[in-house]
Amino acid sequence: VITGYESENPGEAANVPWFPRKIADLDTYVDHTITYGAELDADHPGFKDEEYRQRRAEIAAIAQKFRHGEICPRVEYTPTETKTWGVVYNKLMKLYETNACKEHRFIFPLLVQNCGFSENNIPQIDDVSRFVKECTGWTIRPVAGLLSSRDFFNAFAFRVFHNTQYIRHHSEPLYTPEPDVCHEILGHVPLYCDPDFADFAQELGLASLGASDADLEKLSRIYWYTIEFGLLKEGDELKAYGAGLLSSFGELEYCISSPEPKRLPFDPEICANTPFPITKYQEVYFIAESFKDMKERVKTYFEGFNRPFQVRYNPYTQQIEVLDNK
Ligand code: HBI
Ligand code: FE
Repeated sequence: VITGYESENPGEAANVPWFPRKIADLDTYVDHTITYGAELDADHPGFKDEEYRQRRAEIAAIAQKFRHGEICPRVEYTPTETKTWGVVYNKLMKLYETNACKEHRFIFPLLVQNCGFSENNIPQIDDVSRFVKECTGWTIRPVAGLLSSRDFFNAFAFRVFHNTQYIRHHSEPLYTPEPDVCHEILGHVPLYCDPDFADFAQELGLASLGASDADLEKLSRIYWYTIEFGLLKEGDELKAYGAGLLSSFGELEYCISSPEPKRLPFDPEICANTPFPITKYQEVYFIAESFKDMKERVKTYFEGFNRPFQVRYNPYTQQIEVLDNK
């Protein structure tokens, strides 16, 4: 076993991409974001709103200053931001009863009680992270914008989820071209409180450490069709567990009720080879039997990746242990 304190990365000889070995290594990502978080594309609803761009830069700066072990600073959200949150919150709440999976429905009231979830309060990362940690050991870090898939998934190996803190532009409360605090807090956070889902997500992270670009592409697709857009079978009904569904009113309805999209049983191999559209509703959804079943399936599938070593996460030292295959 090679512990995190060995200086060399065992796979270096096999030109394995760098990966974090101890949880504080995740600090290297703070200036790795692809979108700085304040540069908006021309088609972004806030592109022409100087005040909004200024606000995005202020909030991005919090994530850039954050370091492991610190308390994430609270954001004093403005009345406009809180109002935008409330519109999204109230709209989605109506659909959760019928379209959200039982795990999401079970944990949501506990988030209301413990983390201040309500229509007129945007929950704070520090409060949410403390609660999620008590549930499954996952913690939340602030991030200024999009990370590369590699960086984003590598953090999963340490049970760390990167959360954006900014909110979409008030002109289009039901649309966001990028993950924002509504997507993270309403879509992702509740599921990270579920032990089986938490185990499944960490498997993706462990498989991503030092993965080849080709394998990382496959992993991104599995992630997309599960953690972002996955469906679960509940009796003879279908329910959503993907964050991209649980944070989008339109698609949360469409994914279950529309006859249009294909709906296939979850299969890691098929997901890994199915490209996905980013800015429109999915054309295919994959239905999982359970998070436990998904974890076993992907574990087997990842054994087929061509990585010249195995990894293990040591929760006591919060380090990755590398076991070479020899
Ligand atoms: N980065 N900050 C952030 N948030 C995400 O949700 C995210 C990301 N990078 C990549 C990613 N999501 C994946 O959706 C894609 O790699 C598939
Ligand atoms: Fe997401």
